[in-house]
Amino acid sequence: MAAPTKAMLLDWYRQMVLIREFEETCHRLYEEKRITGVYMHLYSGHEASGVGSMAALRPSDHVITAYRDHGIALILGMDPKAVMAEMMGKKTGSSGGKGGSMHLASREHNFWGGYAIVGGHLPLAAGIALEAKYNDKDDVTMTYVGDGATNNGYFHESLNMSAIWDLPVVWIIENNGYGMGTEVERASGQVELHRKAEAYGIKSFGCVDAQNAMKVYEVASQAVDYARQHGPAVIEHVTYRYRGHGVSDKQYDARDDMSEELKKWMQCREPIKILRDHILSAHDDVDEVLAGHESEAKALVKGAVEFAEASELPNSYQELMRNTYVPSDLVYKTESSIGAGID
Ligand SMILES: Cc1ncc(C[n+]2csc(CCOP(=O)(O)OP(=O)(O)O)c2C)c(N)n1
Ligand SMILES: [Mg+2]
Repeated sequence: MAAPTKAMLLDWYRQMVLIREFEETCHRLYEEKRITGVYMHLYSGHEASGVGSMAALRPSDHVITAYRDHGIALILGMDPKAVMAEMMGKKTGSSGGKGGSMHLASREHNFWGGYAIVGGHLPLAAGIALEAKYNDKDDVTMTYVGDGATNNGYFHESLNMSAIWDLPVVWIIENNGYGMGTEVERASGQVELHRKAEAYGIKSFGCVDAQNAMKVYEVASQAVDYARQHGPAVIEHVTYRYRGHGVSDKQYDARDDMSEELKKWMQCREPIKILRDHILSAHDDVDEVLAGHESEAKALVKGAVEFAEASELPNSYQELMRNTYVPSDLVYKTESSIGAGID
């Protein structure tokens, strides 16, 4: 694997500051009730995990994740305007405003979502990888899965199927230490999560410090190459989330020592700072580019908020029923009874 070039590192910085700005803006907008709903899970603190690993992909590869999906969408190049509009449930959102925070997706970017049911996307990941293999394509499916989700049945079935069929999939376990408020040690018999690969004869690429984008990229490149040629691979990314599990989590109430723990991660393992320090030590004449990316992130997110707030809600009966699969007689009854009232 070639070391990341200066241009790559600067682009990673651009992506990471965009994600942080987007996520922290979402947090503020939720507090101000300008984003509503009961679910929103932020990627702040996880940035290097997504950015470093997806840098190892080709455009034709596939990506799928769970509900902590905003950062993944932005890395893939989805328009922050469409993502922010989706956050606000607007018609101009990436899923027409009907998916919201947990259901971002973009066919154009081979981004297959955004899923709310813990582990529910893992059989889909195996299916996407099976399609590639069946049709002799050499595309890889990069799949992100939380530490908590590795304890659920979907994970084990999907890993097993990927092993018996040699599917080109990279299972990235994003171990942020918790599933909601439950520590990994209380939820998993095997706390070295990447070792769960062994049970299915899958190659593990070990445990990676996922606050360091360079290390993430190095291991992901090896795993992606392996998956493309041979079959499934597992990597464990050790990371940390800076906000509560989601907006319904009253910011770490369950964990007394959280402020100390959080402070430690932010001070010593801050992914954007680690990347920035690396760029500054390895390359000259970068200050202006770095500052440019920071102001561009602010401008893009500000523009996205303005766009989203100015957009319409999908509030006609026709909009409500589009892409909704129900028996036609039920549609008829529903339309005649409540349709007129909604339109
Ligand atoms: C099948 C199922 N069970 C429970 C939940 C509730 N739930 C939502 S997120 C979550 C924790 C998952 O933690 P983890 O996989 O570590 O991902 P993280 O949120 O840390 O990124 C739980 C239990 C759910 N959405 N689906
Ligand atoms: Mg977790």
